[in-house]
Order: sequence, then structure tokens, then C-alpha cells
Amino acid sequence: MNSPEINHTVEVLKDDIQRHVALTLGSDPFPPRQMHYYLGLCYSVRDRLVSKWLETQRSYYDSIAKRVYYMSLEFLPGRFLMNYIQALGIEDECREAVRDFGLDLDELLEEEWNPGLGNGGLGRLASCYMDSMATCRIPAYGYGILYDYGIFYQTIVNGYQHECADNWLRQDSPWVLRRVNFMYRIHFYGRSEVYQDSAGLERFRWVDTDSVMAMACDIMVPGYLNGNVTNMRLWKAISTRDFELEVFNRGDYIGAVQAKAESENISKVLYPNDQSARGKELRLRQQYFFVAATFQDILRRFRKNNYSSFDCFPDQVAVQLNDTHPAISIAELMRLLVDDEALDWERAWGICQRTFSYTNHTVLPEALETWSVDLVGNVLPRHMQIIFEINRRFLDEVDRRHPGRTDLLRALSLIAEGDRKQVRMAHLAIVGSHKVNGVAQLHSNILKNRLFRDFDEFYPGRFINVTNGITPRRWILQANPALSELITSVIGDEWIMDLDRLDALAPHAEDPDFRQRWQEVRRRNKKLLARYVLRKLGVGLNPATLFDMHVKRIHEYKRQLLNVLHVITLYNRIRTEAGGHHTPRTVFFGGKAAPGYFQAKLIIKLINSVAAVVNADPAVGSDLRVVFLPNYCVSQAEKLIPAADLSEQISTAGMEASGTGNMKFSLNGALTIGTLDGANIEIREAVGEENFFLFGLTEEEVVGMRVDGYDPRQYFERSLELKKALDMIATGAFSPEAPDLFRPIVDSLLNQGDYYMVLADYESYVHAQEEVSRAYEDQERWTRMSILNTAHMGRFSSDRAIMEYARNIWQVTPLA
Ligand code: CKZ
Repeated sequence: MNSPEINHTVEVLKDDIQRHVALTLGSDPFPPRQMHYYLGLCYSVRDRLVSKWLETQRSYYDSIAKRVYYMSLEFLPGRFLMNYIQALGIEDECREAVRDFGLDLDELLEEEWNPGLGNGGLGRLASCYMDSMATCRIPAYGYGILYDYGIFYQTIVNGYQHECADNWLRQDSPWVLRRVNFMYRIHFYGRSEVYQDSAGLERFRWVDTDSVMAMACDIMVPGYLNGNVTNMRLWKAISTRDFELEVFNRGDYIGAVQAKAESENISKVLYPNDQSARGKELRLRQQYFFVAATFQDILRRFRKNNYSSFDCFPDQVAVQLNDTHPAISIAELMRLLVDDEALDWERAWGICQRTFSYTNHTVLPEALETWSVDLVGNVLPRHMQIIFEINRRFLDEVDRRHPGRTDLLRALSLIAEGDRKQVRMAHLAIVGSHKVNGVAQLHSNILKNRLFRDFDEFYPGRFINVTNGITPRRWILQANPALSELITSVIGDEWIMDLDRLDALAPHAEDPDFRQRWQEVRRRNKKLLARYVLRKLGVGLNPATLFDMHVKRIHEYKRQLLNVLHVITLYNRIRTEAGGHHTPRTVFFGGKAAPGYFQAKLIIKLINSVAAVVNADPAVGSDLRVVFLPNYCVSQAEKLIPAADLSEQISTAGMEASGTGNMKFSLNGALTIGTLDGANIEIREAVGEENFFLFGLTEEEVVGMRVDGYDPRQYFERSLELKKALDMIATGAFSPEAPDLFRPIVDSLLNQGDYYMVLADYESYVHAQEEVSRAYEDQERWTRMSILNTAHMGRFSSDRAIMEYARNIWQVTPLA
């Protein structure tokens, strides 16, 4: 194999690209066509990673080190090409190579389709963690599903969200390596049967099942400049051969092909309902398909090392459950150990608990997964039995330690009683794990003191916190090259691997010359974004205005509505104080609504309707512009975040578990307007309260007001500006063709109790926004605050988070 030095020269790279264009794609290299050269470059970069990947996998095997299995139904890696190029340290060479063909690297990068295998923060977190595990040399694998259709592609038609199927593999991705030799059979349905084994013991087996095959599809995840390349293994459903045969024998050819097609539906589509766990059978089958395939792979690897006993399993394997979505793993490992390996229950259970740990990402009741006992009993009959047995033994123990507390038994049970019995997946995950973590300090406290209080008392020390983090490689180095270069020019480049070193930037906030350079970079980013928006939407923006951004999934608890009320308030002020001074703003919205979430979709329509009125009003001029950017995704975030002045993190306190967008903005020098929610609290502590625009009720106040009875009308009557804004929405000022269009929104606020306390926080929010405008008028002050935000974000690196998981949960250490 060539040494890397030779591999990476521009000449060799050019030869490789042309060879791939000609021989891999079978296309004429002249004249150079952008799409073909993009693919030629992809294959050339891939070649350079593959050998390192094989080496890394071999080094795991040789060192027989304990490995981490990060199990997630979602990953949002973003585009791969630039990530790979930067990890290899060959950006300059790639730029030059394609330039010699008359092409521009940045344009080639735009050819890549976004792999949208996740909904939002939970999936993106999994990808940041993959990046950090590779960079920190934690021996790890990511496991997930290779959906044919990722999160839908959003377009806006007449102000409404439209969903288009995202067939991201239509053109075959160069990054997905199919492993036809790694196929496992996955069973469903059937029944559980008792039998006597040769020793005369009563045992169970799962029989008369349907089955489907899981094929491994691998994606490389490189560490930054360290030669380490870890693996993300995504399963794809493939029909079984004998399933076909059986039907063929009945002479039903069309039926056989149809059955084949249907069994492959399992990995067809990602469920787009972020934070809403309405149990659908196909979703349960996806979860189990993924879990069963992954555990066959884990056991294959464990056996390869010739371990004498399964008691060593937890010394070799740490499984992290990314929320409860893969929590059926606990029943599956019990089944494998008890039914297939004939371990006795107690021993198997101890192994399970030492193997698993569970990350909780949300306290929203509608997002806590439950599956009906009937459904689980039908799809996974043996697992249902096992869950009942886990529950029986667990409740016995509760009863032993707290005799006579039927209330406690009911509260802790894995089964929620009612006319339709439900399995509580979070309870299963808690009892089956040795550690349970929340994703920010406040969130973890809520888990311990409220949501899972009884569990915390029953299992002292099991609940811990690991505050989320983001990878600086993608979220500043790659997304914001100009700012990264400026930072490196004054403090060196060690911050890329050790983000705490950004601290050294702080003194430079006092240097007027540095401030000016900082400002110039940020202005340039804003201009680039303005150009992008002009190209994509045909809307002209003024980069001198305050860029105010609210981008994330559309959900009532994230309170895009509160922002809209502020926009309307600004609009009214501009109109009534014509000729007065208003700090010019451009307000950006972006985000997808779950296709079945009526209220969220209506909020999108409202944003677009307000934008249409505001942007068309000559009285407003350039003092206020509102834009909704369609199809918010990782690649769009990379363009938006470096150009933001203000980051909107305005969820109702207690409802956003952590947030990670908040970290990305602050790292790139945006200032935050935010509530004391999720990681906002820790960000504010880190950057200093004087560099953060705080408003709103605290989590305790929210809880208190709910208990005491909250009356939104009181706030409505008290604030003239609020009343006016709501009246305008209610009377069709933004929907003259249909004055009642937004009635459901107004009703939810005024007549249905305003569950998210939008009205309660309105006044405080508007005040904080006035402070924002005042601060922005003083550009020197603003720039100082901006620099200090970046300087103090070291803690929020996903490297820090991963090392906490490694030490406090997984008990693994980095490979040498
Ligand atoms: O996880 C992020 C946090 C956010 C939190 C988000 C999350 O809201 O504050 O920063 C990373 O820790 N996402 C989900 N729960 N918390 C979630 C995502 C998808 C789905 C569900 C919850 C989903 C569900 C339930 C998808 C399909 C069906 C059901």
C-alpha cells in the first residue's frame, strides 16, 4: 500500500480522480462534468480512508479492548465529503486538484445529498458523539438503520409545509459500503413454546415465526487527523429466500414477489414524528429488527474472542441506549442469554444490567414511549413474556423493601394498567441499566426529583448527568472556516482537539484590532448567507441588519409563536412610530413540523403569512424582514449558524432537555436570548450573565403556576401590545382571505390554557429583545460579547461529553 505522503500529492490525487471517473463510473473524463468529478473525488477520498478503517478495526480486535456500542434509531451525520477531507488533512490538495480540472471544491461539495436519517437534536447528537469517539480513540461502533427514505424534504407552498419523500439513496451513495456477507435472520410474530431440555429443565423457545434478513451497511467515521476510523453499521432489511420459496411452492409467483417487497418495508422510512411516540406496529418492528441484528453482531464479535464465560460480557461490551427507542434490547439480551445460552435468570440479569446504560432525552409525556401489551405480545411474544418476568421479579423486590406500598408498585411497574395495558419502555430501560443519564444539569435534576423520583430513591446513584456537547470539527472548523482561521492565527490550532483552549481568546476581546477582524469575518459570513438566500429564495437581505435566528423543529414548547408575537410587536412599533429609530432586524425561521402535528403546521403558515405582510409593507422598509427558510437540515445549519448575531433559545423552562443548537450558535459567536432551560443555564454560566440575554419564568415558577392555576387572559388584558398582536392574528390581518385561519392558535393561547405559557413570558421576552437591540447599536460592545461567547464554549465540546461517558458509565479508556 502507498505511504500517505505519496497518496496525498496533488498529482496522485488528480490521477485517482480521473481513473475513478473513467473506470469506476465508466464516463469520459473530458470535458470534466461536475457530478462525475464530484464522485471521482469521493471515491479517491474513500480509498484513502479505507485502509485506515481496516487498520483501526484490526487494532480493536488485537487489543481485545472493551467496546462501546452506541445504539440509535437516528443519526444525522451531515455531508461526508468535507468531513473526510478534513479528517485526512488534505483540503488544500483537494482544492488544487479539482481547480486544475477547472472545478471549484465548494461547488462540488454542494453536489452531495444530505443523509437525513434523523429528526433533529437526538440524531445529530449521535453523530457528534461518533465524531468524538473516533477523535478521542474510544473503541466504539455506532449502530442504526439504513432508511431508504430519511426525514422528508420540506417545501413551502402558499405558506404551508409540504412533505416530499427523501429518496437519498436513489443515486447510490459512495459512502455506504454494503456487506453482503454480514446478514442475520430476524424473527417476528409466532409464539413462545415451553419444552424440557436434555437436563430436564423447563425452557422456552420462540417458534413459528416470520423472518426477514438484516444486511450490514457500513459508513466510515474518521477521527480528526489521527488515522483512527471507526464504523457506523446501519441495517437494511432484505427478504429471506425460504420465505419466498414457501409461497413459490404454492404457485403464487406475484404473491411471492409482493411478500418479498413487503418484508423489506421495515427499513423503508424514518418516522418523522419528533417527540411524539404514537405506537405504530411498523415502528416497533423497526426497533426490534435493529436491536436483534445488532445483538447478533455483538455476540458474533464476543465469541470470536473465545471467552470462557458470559460473565465477562460486560467487561467487553458497553451498550448505550439513545433514548428508549432501542430499549427492547434488554429483553432481547435476556432472551439470548436465557433461551439460547441456557444461563439462569439471575446471572443473565446481572450481565444485562452491567452491559446497558440509558440516556433519557425528554420529559415531554407524549414522547415517552409505551407499547401496548397486545401489540408486543403479537409481534414479539417471547419478549413480552420476558418483560412480564422482569417486572414480576422487580416488583417483588420493591415489595420486599417497601412492604404494603401498592401505590409505589403501581408507579414503578413496567406495565401501566388501564383498559389497554401498556409497556413503559423508560421503566424497562431504567431497571435494565446500571446508569441512566439526563442531557443537561436541569434536565437530570428533573429526572431525579420529579419524573423518576421513586426510581432514584430505589436505585441510589443510578441517575447521573452528562451535559450534551457538539463536535467543534463540524460546527466551527468546517462550518466557519474564516472564524476558525482567525482564532488559529492568535491562539494556535490546538483548540480543535481541546476546545477549552478557546479560553485564550478572552483577553483578545479587549484588543480593538482583533475585534475589528472578528467583525469583518462575521460580516463576510452574513454576506455569504444573504447571497445564498437571494439565490435560493429570491429574497434580498441586508447584511448590516441584526440577524436573529430561530431554527429547530417546529414544536409548541419551543415557542416559535412567542417569537412571532415579538415580530408582530416590532412591526406595529415601526408602523406607529414612523420616522423613529428601530434597530434593523432580519428574523430567520427554519424547521420541520411533524406531518401529523396540526398546530405546528399552522405555526409555519402563520410565520409565512406574517412574513408576507411585513416584507410587502413599504412603511417597514429595511427595518424588519422575516424569512422562513425551507428544509432546515444539517447543511443549512452549517450556512446559517456562522451568520447569526442572535440565537433564539426560548423554550418554556423545564421542557427542552438540553438543546444543542444553542451551543452551535454560541460557539460561532452569536449571542443568545434564552430562558433558564436545558443547557442554556450552563451556557449562561460559562459565558457570563452579562453576555447572555435572559428572560422568562424559571422551571420552578412554571411548575408553581401550573399548580396555582395559570390564567393567560390576565396577561392578555394587561399588555396593550400583546392584545394588539393577538387581535391582529385573530381577525385576519395576516390572512385577509380567511380571517379565521389562525383561530386554533389564538384559541390555544386564550381559551385552552396556553400550556406553554407564551403569554406569561411575552413581556419579559420583549424587554430582553429591547436590550438586544440596544446592545447591537454598540457594535464594539456587541463584538466583545461575541468573542467572549466563543471563548467560553470549551465545555460544550462533545469530546468532553464522550470522556465523561467513557469514565463514568462505560469504563472504557482511549486506545493508545
Ligand atoms: O434530544 C436532544 C436534546 C433536545 C431533545 C432531543 C430529543 O428535545 O433538547 O438536545 C439531544 O439530547 N429528541 C427526542 N427526544 N428528545 C425524540 C426524537 C425522536 C423521537 C422521539 C423523541 C421519535 C419518537 C419520540 C421518533 C419517532 C417516533 C417517536
